[in-house]
Amino acid sequence: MKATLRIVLATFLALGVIVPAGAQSERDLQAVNINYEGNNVWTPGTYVVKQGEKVRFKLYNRVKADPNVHGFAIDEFNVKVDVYRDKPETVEFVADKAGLFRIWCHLHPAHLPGQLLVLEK
Ligand SMILES: [Cu+2]
Repeated sequence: MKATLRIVLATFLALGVIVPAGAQSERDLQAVNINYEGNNVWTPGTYVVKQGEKVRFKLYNRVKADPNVHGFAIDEFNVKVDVYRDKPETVEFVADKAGLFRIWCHLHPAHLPGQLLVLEK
């Protein structure tokens, strides 16, 4: 019985299921800018994280038509990145506020916006 418990605990630790108290959890996300039926959009369109998480977005611009740069901006977290075609960018921030936030292209505001949902802690 005890050995079984130890094996289960070791498995959880190996999988990283148990996070030490006080450790900040991290969230790795990817966003790809594409043109879909004539609309430029970051996909997926909606991202969900937890308040307090360190969020890391890897950003790819896969739009084949010019212009060769699109923006990835989330105003409330001071995120504003220019992403050039075939030149991935990474942006990090701490999601310290809960709520629903707009993700948009600050270079071409007509593009379809996405959203970031930060769940309350
Ligand atoms: Cu754009």
